[in-house]
Amino acid sequence: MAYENYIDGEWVAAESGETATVRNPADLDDVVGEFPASGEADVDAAVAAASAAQSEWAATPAPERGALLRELADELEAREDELAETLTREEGKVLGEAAGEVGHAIDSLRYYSEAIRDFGGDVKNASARDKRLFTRREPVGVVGLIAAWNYPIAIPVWKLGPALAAGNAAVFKPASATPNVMRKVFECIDAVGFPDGVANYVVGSGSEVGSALTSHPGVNAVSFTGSTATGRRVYESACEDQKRVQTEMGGKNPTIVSDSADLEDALDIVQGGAFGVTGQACTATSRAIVYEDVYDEFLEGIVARTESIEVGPGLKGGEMGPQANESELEGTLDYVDVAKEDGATLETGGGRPEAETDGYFVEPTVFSDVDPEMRIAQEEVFGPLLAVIPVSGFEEAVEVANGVDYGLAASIVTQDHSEANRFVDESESGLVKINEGTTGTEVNVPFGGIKDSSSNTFREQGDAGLRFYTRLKTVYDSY
Ligand code: TXE
Repeated sequence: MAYENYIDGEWVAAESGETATVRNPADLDDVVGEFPASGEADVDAAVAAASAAQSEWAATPAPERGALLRELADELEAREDELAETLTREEGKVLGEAAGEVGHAIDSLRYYSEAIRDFGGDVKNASARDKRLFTRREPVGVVGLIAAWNYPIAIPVWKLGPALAAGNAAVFKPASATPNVMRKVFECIDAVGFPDGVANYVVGSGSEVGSALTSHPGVNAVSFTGSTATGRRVYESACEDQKRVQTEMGGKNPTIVSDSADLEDALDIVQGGAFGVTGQACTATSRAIVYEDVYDEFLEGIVARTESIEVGPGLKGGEMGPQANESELEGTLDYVDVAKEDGATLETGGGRPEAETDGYFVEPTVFSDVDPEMRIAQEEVFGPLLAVIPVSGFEEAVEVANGVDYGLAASIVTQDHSEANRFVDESESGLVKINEGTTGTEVNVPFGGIKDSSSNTFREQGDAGLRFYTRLKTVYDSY
């Protein structure tokens, strides 16, 4: 099937007529479809459509905009099984994970459909009689949204939802590897009847379409999710003409296992955080920092759990799917070699499963006796590779946890109340979780990192998400 962009309420091919093939990472013979290989001309058309539609959309009462988002959530819910299968077929995560992600997207739309009612501004007390002071929140205008492949519906929707709710018009570019599930979201946008030009979908490479968006003079703000290296380029490009920009990037997320931890809890938490979505989450647990008193029993337990994971296609009952593309698979295997060269001990995994040769499958992998300065303890692998690091106690655990350039999510498994709260105080991260895994977010609270995990400007999700897509006007009204 050859699919098209959605610009100004119409499905259109890329101006070049060029297309790119998307395949199922669990079965490379399975072609998902041909998608537009768009370029600057297509971005220009989408930005022009958005610019033309934006002021009328902004003038639409916020509850009316919210009502359309609610209808969109209903449309997605009516197709949620199809959307989950579509997601698994292009990204590779297993069906349960895909269904959870579709649910998050639906919840996010419903949250913003209501939250926008109260997000109009604030009334202040004036310094004189017969005078009012207040602020109004207004949309920033036309926004460029660029997403990574690993949450191909949740991340785009947690950008699109607040952007549209706040009265902006949007041009969205999916990751080239995973355009299909969002294509169906735009089918639903079309079915619900958003005004033409308010939401646009342009498929193409980051270097062509992504960079055209971040540098386009008609785009007022850019929201990016992806790797730190790319995020830095996006940030620089967007700042050239003072666009508002937020970037959410990589992570090297730790879970500390205290000697007061419930062992089964700790094993559940680390297994889920490290190998869920095949370790391909910015919030994935890539480091288990374990007190030496419980190190041996934790290591024995996590190795047994890891070896019990059924690796296989997500559409055929696999518990852990493939990596999303060849370069991610090669990257993980390279880090296995690096870890061995650095002297870490391979406890399990490290290779490709014999049974699964049609896709980008890799064994879930655990390295022990990892030194905090080793590359697998410092660099983002973005695959199912867990580094287990022994420490003497709380102080050393926090020092190791903070001893990386990233600062996205961090968690601690402990029954010790003061340890838990001291970790909240001392963790250098945007998210801190007690007795929970590092992955997973709720729609109504801010999401984002510090240090190299984020542009450290705005957060996403919750009312923080609306703050990014609105600007403030202060009104002095004497009467
Ligand atoms: O990223 P890439 P990927 C991170 C995760 C990992 C990465 C994986 O940690 O590092 O994302 O996703 C487009 N100008 N997060 O491989 O390659 C590109 O087409 C403009 C963090 O997709 O950086 C794609 O659409 N755009 C996150 C997007 O940028 C450009 C949560 C990302 O591509 C471009 C999830 C350019 N020059 C994953 N070059 C978090 N922290 O929230 C590429 N792109």
